[in-house]
Amino acid sequence: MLEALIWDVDGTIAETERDGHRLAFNQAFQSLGLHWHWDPARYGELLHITGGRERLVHDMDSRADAPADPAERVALAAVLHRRKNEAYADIVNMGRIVPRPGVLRLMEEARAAGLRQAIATTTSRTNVDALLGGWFGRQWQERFAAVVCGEDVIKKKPDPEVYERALTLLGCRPDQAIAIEDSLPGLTSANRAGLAVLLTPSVYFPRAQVLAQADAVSGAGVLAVCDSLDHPPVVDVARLRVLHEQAATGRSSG
Ligand code: XBP
Ligand code: MG
Repeated sequence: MLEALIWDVDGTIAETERDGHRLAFNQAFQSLGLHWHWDPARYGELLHITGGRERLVHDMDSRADAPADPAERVALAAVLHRRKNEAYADIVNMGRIVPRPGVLRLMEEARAAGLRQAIATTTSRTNVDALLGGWFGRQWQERFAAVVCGEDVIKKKPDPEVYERALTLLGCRPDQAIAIEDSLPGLTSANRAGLAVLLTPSVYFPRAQVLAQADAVSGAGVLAVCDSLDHPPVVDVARLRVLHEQAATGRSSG
């Protein structure tokens, strides 16, 4: 039986990468007087490196003006990342990041139906706190039985650790929950933790790209793909229960 929903954050509940993180990274570069800029195309490539600090270090590999010493690169990435998260919080606090269609509705319906909910994200806790605190108020964590963020894991997505941790905190088996994800690293992470995924592609992870690459991921478990939770047929708790039941039947017959 379906007992829990586990939500990704970036790209899934809002277009945070488009409306927040990319802009904030560029503000951080500027604040340190660096003539670095990530345009949308470059940022799309870089999103395959999960984790903002890891993304910064990776990008320095292709920059002649980045520090040569690996330790200095890591230190610079830490400073840039802190500034980026401050800039991100400012963007969020200005109300510039809105929920994707249907997200708040489905969270409310799930709550009313008694499903437990969790967050499983690669992003820093401060970013989740800013975003969900802005939508739900300071007590936002009461809505979630578990909140697992980038700092809470050793290995970020596509490693399954973040989802495994969320499942442990929820006290659920993977076959009692559904993950809601937008990206290939997220889908891979959830599937490797044994979770079936409702895939809701985002601006940086369009449907065709994710599904083409997902085919190469062994055992990719996608319950359904919906560009918006509000597109007919609307994703509500009743539909999730049906999809979950179908997947369980498939598992037992296959
Ligand atoms: C999100 C990420 C994060 C964000 C930025 O992936 O990879 O790194 O881009 O957040 P997912 P931080 O949606 O799969 O969790 O800078 O705090 O890492
Ligand atoms: Mg995501």
